[in-house]
Amino acid sequence: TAAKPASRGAFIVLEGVDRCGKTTQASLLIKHLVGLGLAAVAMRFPDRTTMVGDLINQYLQSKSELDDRAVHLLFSANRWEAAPALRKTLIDDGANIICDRYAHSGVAFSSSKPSLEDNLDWCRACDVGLPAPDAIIFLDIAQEEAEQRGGYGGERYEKKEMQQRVRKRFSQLQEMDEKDGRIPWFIVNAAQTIEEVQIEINEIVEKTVEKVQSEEQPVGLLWK
Ligand code: Z5A
Repeated sequence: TAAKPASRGAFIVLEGVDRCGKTTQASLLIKHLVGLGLAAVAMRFPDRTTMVGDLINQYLQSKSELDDRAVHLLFSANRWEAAPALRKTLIDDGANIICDRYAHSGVAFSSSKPSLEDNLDWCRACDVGLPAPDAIIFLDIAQEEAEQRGGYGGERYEKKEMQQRVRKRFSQLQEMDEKDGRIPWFIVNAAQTIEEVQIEINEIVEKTVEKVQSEEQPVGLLWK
């Protein structure tokens, strides 16, 4: 059997609206951490490679129609099915996870739909108890600037009004987490150059990794 790592890995989540640069920054961050000699694993949600993820993919591409609550549960199930591997990576392997979207996207997007706008608590409830991030890095960009990065793609939520509502919901979720005091948010101005954004993210993540290693806290339970 492999020796148990000296400390668990840090769970870092990148969040933001469409086109904020999460995917670009996630891969740069993995390279940076590996360059520092730290184990780093990339994850992303939705994970379209699973059976649940395939249903989500069909929905996002408008190849199927689903009730708003049903698809919210699928996005949540897609995280729950990954949770054992996520824990194993953090605890048994001691590797850091860089995750492109997670539960906050789930709540922000679903609760931006008219049918669920008064159901924030229900939306959050589905993800209560998942592994909690050690840091949320929110890549903040104004809608007008994000739009200049090319026209929206054809997926279901890639529309201006939806993205504006989502951005407001993210702020609300940030306030709720800050009040609760367990999951720290870091807001990074994503309208800067790729390199400038990267420098800020590297600093936040290096500090978070150090904190996780020195404090020896177990992986938290989300919103519990
Ligand atoms: N969703 C949900 O409803 N419920 C859930 O529980 C979850 C998600 C988890 C698909 O997500 C949809 O699912 C998403 C939320 C919803 N709907 N929307 N919108 P996804 O993560 O698969 O797809 P995405 O959000 O559309 O991500 P993306 O297209 O991969 O965007 P990104 O990662 O933020 O950006 P990027 O690919 O890194 O960059 C976009 C472009 O900008 C690209 O050409 C880059 O080269 C360029 N770029 C990046 N950074 C810069 C800077 N700094 N300057 C200039 N240009 C830049």
